[in-house]
Amino acid sequence: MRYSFLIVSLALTSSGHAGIISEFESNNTLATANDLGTFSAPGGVVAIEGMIGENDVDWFSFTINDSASLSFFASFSTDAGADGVMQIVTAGGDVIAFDDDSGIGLMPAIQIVDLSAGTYSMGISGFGDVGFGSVDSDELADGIGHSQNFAYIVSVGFTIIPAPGALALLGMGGLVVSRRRR
Ligand SMILES: [Ca+2]
Ligand SMILES: [Ca+2]
Ligand SMILES: [Ca+2]
Repeated sequence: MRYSFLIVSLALTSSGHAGIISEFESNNTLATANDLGTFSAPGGVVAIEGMIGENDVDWFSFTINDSASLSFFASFSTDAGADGVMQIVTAGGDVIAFDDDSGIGLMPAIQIVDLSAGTYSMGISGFGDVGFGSVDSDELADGIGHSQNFAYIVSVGFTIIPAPGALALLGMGGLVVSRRRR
């Protein structure tokens, strides 16, 4: 019993290192978004795997501790005709980015330069849910209005520049290491 538990936990650990997060329902609102975690300098990358069904939207929240010089959200689907849309939203519900077809095929991709520290959410839904006008109207994707069915992967990545204080600390750490090596 104990031995098999050890095997299970090792398997879980190795899948964690792969950086793949599987969506879990219900995640159809900002309040029930799946959490991708907190990202600090120098940044990081995670991949999300999930499914969009009829009237389904999937929301994921994340926090960046410092300003991200580059943030990217790239979606992929191997299902024929898959047509997704994507929004990036602040914690207050302000839609700051929308995309329909900038990725491969009809799948969305978004890149943002100089995203301020804070908590945000990324939503992926089917074509017909929300449109480009949602950046002005702040209409959130709710899954209603589309009839898409597809499996997807979203690659999420951040390049984060530490605040000046943290940068100084990193420099001091480097000095200590190089002195020890001499
Ligand atoms: Ca889903
Ligand atoms: Ca969902
Ligand atoms: Ca699309």
